[in-house]
Amino acid sequence: MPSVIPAPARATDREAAAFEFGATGRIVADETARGVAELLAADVELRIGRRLDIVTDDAGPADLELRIEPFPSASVEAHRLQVSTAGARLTATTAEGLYRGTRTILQLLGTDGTIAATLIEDEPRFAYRGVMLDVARHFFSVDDVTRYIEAIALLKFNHLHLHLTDDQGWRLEIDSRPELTRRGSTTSVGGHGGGHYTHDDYRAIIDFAAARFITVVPEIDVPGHTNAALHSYPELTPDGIAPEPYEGIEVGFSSLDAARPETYAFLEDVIGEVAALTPGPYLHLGGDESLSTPADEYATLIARATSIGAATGKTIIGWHEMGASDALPRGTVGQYWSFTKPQDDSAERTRTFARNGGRVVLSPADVAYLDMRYPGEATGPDGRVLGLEWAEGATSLVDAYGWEPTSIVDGIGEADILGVEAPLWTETARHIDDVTFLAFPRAAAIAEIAWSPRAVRDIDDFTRRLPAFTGLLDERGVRHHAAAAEHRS
Ligand code: TNX
Repeated sequence: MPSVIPAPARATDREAAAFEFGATGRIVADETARGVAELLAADVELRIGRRLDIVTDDAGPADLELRIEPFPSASVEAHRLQVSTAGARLTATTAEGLYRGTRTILQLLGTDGTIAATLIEDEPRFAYRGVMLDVARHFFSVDDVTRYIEAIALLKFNHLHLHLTDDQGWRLEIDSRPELTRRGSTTSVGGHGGGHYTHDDYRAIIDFAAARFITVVPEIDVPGHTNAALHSYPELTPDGIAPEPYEGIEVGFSSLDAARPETYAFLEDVIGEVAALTPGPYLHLGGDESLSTPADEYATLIARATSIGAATGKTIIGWHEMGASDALPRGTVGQYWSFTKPQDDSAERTRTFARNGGRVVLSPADVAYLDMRYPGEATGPDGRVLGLEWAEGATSLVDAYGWEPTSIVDGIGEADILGVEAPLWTETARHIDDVTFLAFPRAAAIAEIAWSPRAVRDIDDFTRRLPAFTGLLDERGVRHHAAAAEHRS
């Protein structure tokens, strides 16, 4: 297996013969692959210190040829990479497939500019491979988020779920509801100040992600996790009195009020505007941990919020608690966040989505939550211990790698699974270095579970391949944990 994460579906043995990148100084690319070629040229320059020209004609030899060609695969991300002593040829049916293939090239490319001869035919197991970043508990700037996107793109992730609202802060400007950011965005966990994205900021994130074929999934969490909204619009509370801003880490104390007409006007405004700002197909409406919402109100609020969301044309996603509702729009996607052994009624809640024509994204908290503490040396870049422990204690790289999506929820098999997502809640992560320290390398384990065929997964081989990926992080100044050592020792 070549040193690529996630492991390719099919790869021939690498041969001793190698191609030296930069030999011809050229990348030949179809016009439709121009953007992909430019991103690759910048990455190659970072690695070997040489800028390759991008040309559209194919006269003469090239270091790399990028071609869109018919390819026998159902996936738009499928690609084929052939490296010989004469050069490298990457083909795919779409620019997206080519881009994914360039992430393979980068991991194979030595700092000496060589790539060993190989043939890789690759495509993903699951269509949805995501990470979530909680920008509500702590706020992260556009630069921080684009840095994170760059790193996850190396692992062929294709969705970035942004948790934009919570008790501690509202992070997206809403024109029809200006107080949300004026009053609701200035706080964070622990009093580290706030922040929010303007529409332009949000578009900048979306565009940066889209250039890397990553879809942004915005989450507006209702009816719980709404203290910042209630603080901004006191008309949403039963007594009309604004609650104090909240900077702690408790959950489950805030709720929208199903009896108030103001609630539905608010949902219409916010959901309509977020949907209009978002080009991607999904809108996440939360629904988790609404512990202070009476069950009948929860049912009403979820039915209304999801129907408003569906009317915008988006596919709704909700945390598995939403499966308590029997009125979800058909095809609503459920996101499972209980443990690898389902707790309470989480399995039954999750099956609701499949029965309703929807699929499931798996994020089992004891293995896929990137905000859980690492075992042993768990102090982040500034010397603080990072991460929480509530999901069965610390999560090692081996834990993050050692689970199988079809073995989590009875009755939810391969065809019901849209994909896998690794959330990162940021109660303890103040700085983007804290985020990347918690994320990497465990996100690499999740990427392999989401992309690679089950049969090629192997923890020893994974940790052998890992340095090729962490080397790219180091080259980009992205902080990460030395978690592979714990497996070897
Ligand atoms: C649970 S998992 C939450 C979040 C917290 C997280 C901390 C889920 C849907 N909700 O509100 O931030 O635990 O790990």
